[in-house]
Amino acid sequence: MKIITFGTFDMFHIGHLNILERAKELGSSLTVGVSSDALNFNKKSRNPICHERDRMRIVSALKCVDEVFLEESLELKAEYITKFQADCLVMGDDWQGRFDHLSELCKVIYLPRTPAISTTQLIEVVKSE
Ligand code: C2G
Repeated sequence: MKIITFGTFDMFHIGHLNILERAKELGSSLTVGVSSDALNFNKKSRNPICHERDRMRIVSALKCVDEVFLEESLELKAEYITKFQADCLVMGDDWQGRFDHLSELCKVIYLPRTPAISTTQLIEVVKSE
């Protein structure tokens, strides 16, 4: 089964690694859409700390990841699922229910987030040092 997932993966941390490893365990290959800097700016009204090219390189270097592409819009998930012939979409449960409509195209699974870690929290910790 071919798995697809999406994320910004800014300031890559253990929560990111956990979800990618768990996603890969559900299938035979893992394709990851890394959100572009522009998409991230629209979503969070700030630029990511790490450039999209670097975030893509980090995710590509992981053993559990087979294929990486740049996610240019949140609205293009159906197109990406079709293009990469994914059988299953995996997302963290902060997105619970948001992609249920895609179950017409492929299986949709939400995995529990790793508690107590996020990019936002890391930024706050660094700022307060
Ligand atoms: N995640 C997790 N545990 C954390 C933090 C993140 O499991 N403690 C998961 C998220 O649920 C998501 C993935 O890691 O599935 C990537 O998280 P982000 O980089 O925060 O991605 P996001 O900004 O939610 O972008 O099209 C969807 C977006 O691209 C997702």
